[in-house]
Amino acid sequence: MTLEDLGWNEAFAEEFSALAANGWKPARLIRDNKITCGALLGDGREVEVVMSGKVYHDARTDAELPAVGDWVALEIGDDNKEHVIRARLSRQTCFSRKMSGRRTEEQVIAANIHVVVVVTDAGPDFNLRRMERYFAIIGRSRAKAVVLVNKADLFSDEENRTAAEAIRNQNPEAEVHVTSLKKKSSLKALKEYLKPGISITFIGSSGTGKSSVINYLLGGDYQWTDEVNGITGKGRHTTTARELMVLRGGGIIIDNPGIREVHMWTDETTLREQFGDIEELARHCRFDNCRHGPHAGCAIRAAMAEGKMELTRLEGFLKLEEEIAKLRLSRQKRQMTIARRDRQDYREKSRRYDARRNRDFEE
Ligand SMILES: Nc1nc2c(ncn2[C@@H]2O[C@H](COP(=O)(O)OP(=O)(O)OP(=O)(O)O)[C@@H](O)[C@H]2O)c(=O)[nH]1
Ligand SMILES: [Mg+2]
Ligand SMILES: [Zn+2]
Repeated sequence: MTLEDLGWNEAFAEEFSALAANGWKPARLIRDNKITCGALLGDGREVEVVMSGKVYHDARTDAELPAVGDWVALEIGDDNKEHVIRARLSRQTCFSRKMSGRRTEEQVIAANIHVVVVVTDAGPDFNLRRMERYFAIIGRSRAKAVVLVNKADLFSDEENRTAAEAIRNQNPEAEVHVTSLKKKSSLKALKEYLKPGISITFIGSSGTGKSSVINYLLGGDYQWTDEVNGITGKGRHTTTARELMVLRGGGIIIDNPGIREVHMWTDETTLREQFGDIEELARHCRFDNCRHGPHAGCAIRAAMAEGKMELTRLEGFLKLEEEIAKLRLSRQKRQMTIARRDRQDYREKSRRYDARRNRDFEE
């Protein structure tokens, strides 16, 4: 394996040349284990790496932290020492979730991606509004959009055709294929995208067949999915972590866990856009901190009683609010961690200063 097989190119090499003098090595991040990351080196070696305090510290938002697909400069540790990410190279493309508004709410799905494949079906997963949002974030990433209307074996030709047509109408630049893993149909078209150094990522709801398609492309037993679980309706080997894989014949694939719709667009602007009517009603609740439960004084509940508001809509609203609250909390935690590091750095510095002063004094 060479760096080029992993997606390395001249622009990365040029940026890296200034860092190489430190003895650091280029590596691509392939897995995020929360505390550590998996990284691939040019010789094909896979290593576990940690972020240096500086890299962590210099990132103003989570989106700026090294993510799967990023190229980094690694300080290779000796026998017992950790391999440390000393710098992240600029992203040539960045595929992230964020519809509008605040930069802090951006979440990187994968960096340095050329093609994003959305996997859906002509049946229960089909949703043009969601597709529109996928197209919006793919467009921003500058990657090419490909859509698979998968599981074609489960639906009529007519249904598959109609679904594919609707998607093509929505985005004439997207390549749309009707596919079936079961019948192994139209999958050859996908192989077109697999070229050395080209990075492809797969997104879509859970259970649409992303990992199955990837398995097929990998041509082996790298990953696997199982029969559909009767209770959850999902393959039992639902993907839990993002992972980058390099194909022997050329091409780089990143599998993603299924994206829950609510997770995709958790920014407050979108929340307000989507639930303007509920927000308006909420202004008339008796208490400012109304939880909109089934009690007197809640304007939303009153509207529901009059048949002007559906329960499912309120539930959707509450769920999104909860997601946003969680996001805020994790951001706060991050800020606290940074503050703690600041204090640690400060203590460390003053300790060193004291030590030096004492030494000077003794001398
Ligand atoms: N009938 C039919 N079933 C399929 C097809 N493609 C995938 N499946 C099945 O759908 C189920 C889910 O497939 P996965 O590949 O695990 O789906 P996924 O998109 O990776 O799901 P997550 O990892 O949860 O996001 C599995 O049981 C597959 O065997 C297809 O073309 N036809
Ligand atoms: Mg999967
Ligand atoms: Zn209320």
